[in-house]
Amino acid sequence: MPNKIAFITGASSGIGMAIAKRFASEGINLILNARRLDRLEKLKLELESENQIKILLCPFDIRHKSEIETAISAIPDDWKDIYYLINNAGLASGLGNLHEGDIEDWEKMIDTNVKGLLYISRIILPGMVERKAGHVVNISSIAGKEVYANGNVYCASKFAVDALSRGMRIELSPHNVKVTSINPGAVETEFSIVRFHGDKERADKVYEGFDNLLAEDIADAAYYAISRPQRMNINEMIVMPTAQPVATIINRR
Ligand code: 8X3
Repeated sequence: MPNKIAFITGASSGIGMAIAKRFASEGINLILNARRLDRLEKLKLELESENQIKILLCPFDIRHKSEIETAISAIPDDWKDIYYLINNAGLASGLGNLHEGDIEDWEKMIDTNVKGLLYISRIILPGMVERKAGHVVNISSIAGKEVYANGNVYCASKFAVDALSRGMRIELSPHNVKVTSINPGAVETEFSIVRFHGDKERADKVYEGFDNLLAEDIADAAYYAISRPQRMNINEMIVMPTAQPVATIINRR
């Protein structure tokens, strides 16, 4: 396959979907992962008809190690040379203090944001090391740089992503594999709806009265990172709304 291949997790919505669209428009073939196959199928149809690229769908839940292993071992040979790994799948579940926290929420976040990212990386990185070529982009969060009230476990999971990005960068550099971490502030996606367990009204309030970031802004940052010359790596990007100078301050109109 002449075009490079990107494997994107959590590609059925939000930042993951925006990255899929942007990369497709730049001629990158895509392996798209998410749990929701119907959404992935729709996206595949749309992107293949609009761009000269091919898409392979890899539906599974990144929390389930055995599902990942089965799905990835079934990837056809001509799709195996994955050049870009976009570790995007992640979520916040709940926003409340730790001493009253919901353990199921915690497990969901740790299992997806940390363990899922590790499972996928453990399977895909050996090929990059062997080929001495590749680029991992970890989508983290401003919550991986700053701790805020009631963010506790979500922040901890994103601090873990930050540590893993730094560690991967050190370990993969001798193998010519790049690692970039992107840490966005408030991006309006399904993020807050998921965080508030489906309470759309509460989620909408998060983005009221200021210009939040769009998923496309983060896709733009990701494409910038992967399109630099081989000699140059973007280690990390902290991408914030202009109205959100730090995690805890939003200047609303
Ligand atoms: C999402 C941004 O500010 O809610 O990761 O932590 S924030």
